[in-house]
Amino acid sequence: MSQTEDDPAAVGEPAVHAAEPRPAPVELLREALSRVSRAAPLEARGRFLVLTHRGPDPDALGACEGLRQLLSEAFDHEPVVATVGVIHRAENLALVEQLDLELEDYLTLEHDRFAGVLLVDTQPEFGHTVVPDDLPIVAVFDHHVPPGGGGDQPSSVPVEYRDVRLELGATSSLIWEYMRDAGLEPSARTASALFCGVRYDTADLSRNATPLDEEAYLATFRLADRAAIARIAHPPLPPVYYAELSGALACARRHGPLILALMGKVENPASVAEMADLFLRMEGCSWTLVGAEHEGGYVLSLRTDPAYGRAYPLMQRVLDGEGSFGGHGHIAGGRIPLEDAGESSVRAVERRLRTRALELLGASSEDGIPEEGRALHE
Ligand SMILES: [Mn+2]
Repeated sequence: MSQTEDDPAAVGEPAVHAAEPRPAPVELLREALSRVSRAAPLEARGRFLVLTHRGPDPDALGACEGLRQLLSEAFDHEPVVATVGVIHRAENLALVEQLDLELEDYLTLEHDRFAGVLLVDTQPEFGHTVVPDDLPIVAVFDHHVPPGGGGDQPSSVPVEYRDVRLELGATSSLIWEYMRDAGLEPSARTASALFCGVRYDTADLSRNATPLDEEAYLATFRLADRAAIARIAHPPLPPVYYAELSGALACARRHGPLILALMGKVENPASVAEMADLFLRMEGCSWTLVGAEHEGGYVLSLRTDPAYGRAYPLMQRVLDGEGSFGGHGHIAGGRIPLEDAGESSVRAVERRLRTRALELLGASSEDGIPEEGRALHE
């Protein structure tokens, strides 16, 4: 065989054997961290910032805690976990408090303290995620559909190491795998956080759960602080929760298999997801869309019954190009920024959303769906 310029042997490179085993993910991550660390200014070397999406849920917080322990104990780096904005949902607040998680405020951090950023349970392109533009993104761990639906098009943001597995129920399971492969046993705090991540994203392994999710759930449960996870499951609820529950029950309408609750304004944006979870449990409900204005944005949660289909494409069609959204399995969330959050513009957004949701229903129903819907108890 004659050698050409494309042949590695011709330019003195060792030939690559097709059968050469690919290094384990944990080793690829270790290498990515060292590469970025070496390129950083001396005082920032070995220091990494772990970030996730706004309003972090148990899966996001669990994955952050797993990475914190992995980076410090298996790789001998110094990680800092930081969050953006307020955590509203009672379970998520209870998780932070019960496990005494050390979360810094992203907005007050000095970026030049760090060599790079690791992102969990989200991707840099997502609208609900803030990433610094003056630090390299070392790694991304996620299980959400990438922007554009996960085709082959390259991402617009350079990332040193990306591990996105759409089939996985929880990002916490993914991080558990790295800890396991590094031979690291999660502490009681890390195990409790990872367990809650897998528990809430898979509804105790009842939806979207793969064998890795099951392994992570069982292994972390054995090491978890069981009194703490019980208190996280039944947290104290603020009075506003009951006011917004009452408002949601009053405005919710059934349209065949859909429960639609467009609530106007809410004080606690977590109410939107809470109510979506609650309505999906109603007999005969196959999917539910709940929305409300909060701080200049219209927040949406969509849930589907496991038998009904995936939430992401439904949310995509309900939004029809407005705002940003994300989702996995039977859960999707979205946000439409509002220039004017006055009552009439909120009502206009709700009218558009209702029309598109009912069009989607009409397309799948033979008898047509009554436009006005019925109250839940009728
Ligand atoms: Mn998740």
